[in-house]
Amino acid sequence: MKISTNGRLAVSFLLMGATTAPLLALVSAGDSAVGMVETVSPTTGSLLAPLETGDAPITVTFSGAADDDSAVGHVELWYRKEGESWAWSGESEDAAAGDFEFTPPGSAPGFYGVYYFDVVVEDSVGNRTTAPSGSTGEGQTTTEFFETSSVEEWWIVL
Ligand SMILES: [Ca+2]
Repeated sequence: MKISTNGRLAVSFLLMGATTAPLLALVSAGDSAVGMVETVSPTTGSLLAPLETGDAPITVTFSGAADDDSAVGHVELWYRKEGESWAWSGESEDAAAGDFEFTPPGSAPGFYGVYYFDVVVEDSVGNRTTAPSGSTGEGQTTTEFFETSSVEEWWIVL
């Protein structure tokens, strides 16, 4: 019986001299109490990426993730390429602050463009912040990933 895992409820029952019905009520309450964990999502903190870069991976710095009642479990980097939908980058860090190394998916020249970034934070008991979704929204920070091999040779034939 779950009441054995919650001595306070068992003692309360004995002091009250309750009959079977209250006992069942207490056991029921005990079950709820034992199974209950905090359900408050963490806060996401802030995210910073370079305004523009031609180098990959792109370093995206996160900080300030927090959870009042538990602890930050991990922070996930989510991204959306302009014109596409939000997706998890595959990057996850078991810390409240640090760096992600984001490699734009695909290959040149298709992977060049504007990337929006956001985070999803999960606390140590599994509460998560809302993941971005759909093909709109600019997240917390934006990077334009551009082609750097733009050195071209021009031949002038006279
Ligand atoms: Ca929490």
